[in-house]
Amino acid sequence: MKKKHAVSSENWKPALHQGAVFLRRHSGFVFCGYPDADALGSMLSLALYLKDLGKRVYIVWPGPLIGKTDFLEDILMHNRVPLLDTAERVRECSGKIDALVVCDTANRKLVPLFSELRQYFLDREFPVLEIDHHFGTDSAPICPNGLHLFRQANSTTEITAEILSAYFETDADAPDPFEQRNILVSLLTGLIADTGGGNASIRRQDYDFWVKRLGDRLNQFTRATEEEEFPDSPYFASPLEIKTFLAKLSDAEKLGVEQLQERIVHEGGVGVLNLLESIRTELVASLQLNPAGWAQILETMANAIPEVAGAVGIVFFEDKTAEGEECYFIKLRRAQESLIDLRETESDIRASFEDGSVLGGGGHPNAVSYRIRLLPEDQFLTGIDTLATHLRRRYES
Ligand SMILES: [Mn+2]
Repeated sequence: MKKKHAVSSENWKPALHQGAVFLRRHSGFVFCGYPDADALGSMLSLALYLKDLGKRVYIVWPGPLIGKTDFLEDILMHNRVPLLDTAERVRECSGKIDALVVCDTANRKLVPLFSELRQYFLDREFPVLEIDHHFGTDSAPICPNGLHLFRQANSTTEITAEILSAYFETDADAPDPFEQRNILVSLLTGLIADTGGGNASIRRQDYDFWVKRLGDRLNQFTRATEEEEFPDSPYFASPLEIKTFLAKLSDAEKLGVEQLQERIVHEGGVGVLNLLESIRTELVASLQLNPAGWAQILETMANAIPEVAGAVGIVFFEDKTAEGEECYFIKLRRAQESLIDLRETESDIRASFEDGSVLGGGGHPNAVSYRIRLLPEDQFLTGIDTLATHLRRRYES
């Protein structure tokens, strides 16, 4: 498979220009991508802008977003962006669109309803624009012949903001995208969610630049208008409010985090937290957590483990593949001060589990995740021990 490559810095500006031309030239768009806050923030901000320009937009969205970022779905609903959540809906809209846009997705295995998208659009050679910041491991372009806006960015919304900027700058009749609160909130949410509120940004300068640029506008348009005009909840006035909202824990979630802190096992800079079914069930029952509460605890712990351990944190739990099969999911994150590149751990993962067990994975220098085929639990846990040993060797200073 063809690997994903970043556009070189000297070609970046022309690529952004081509991205803007792509959006201008077409009149009906389907957006798709792996369902998380950065992907939805990217799809939503582009969709809202294009809708404003009188173009047709559809978003492939299996939903729901579990966790605090679910307000993005409220924005989606309030603004009547049509959702495609079944094969039938994808087929129905195929006559009304002339371009496909893929956001924030490492490879085609992670795209919801991919076989339908392939059948109706890719196999028919629809023009495709891909926007992404995932490289390494099993990342590959979803459409090798498409227009690729790939860059080592903090988030895909950061690239999306650049495309919107390019569109506005090259078209005298186009409205300013950064005058729409919902576009600003969508872009900022993707950036803040993907970087743990900036703590895990891979390009600090870019993070600061966009938080300031988009944040100043958000602040400006919040003051100038009345809160009641915007039913989309919650009502944010600044990037800091978004960051605080995303990180805030309820009392039950705080208790859960405290209990799990004690379960982190760490040695030689590497911390491990087991969140397999038995542990999850017990905690969820004792604290009466809903899925959003659990997701909030999981995210908080994923960030806490490497800080407690010093270099790297490993957390694992049961999950499902894009095809709906049960599997194990392993998340690795690095400590904020650490400069290691976690993408180099792929060989450690492969050395820790039997051939064929690793279903795929990848990510960024500061965060990677892998899916592992369902094995007997003791075998899987032995693999985790081996992985921790490899990581200690690799990162022991
Ligand atoms: Mn992302």
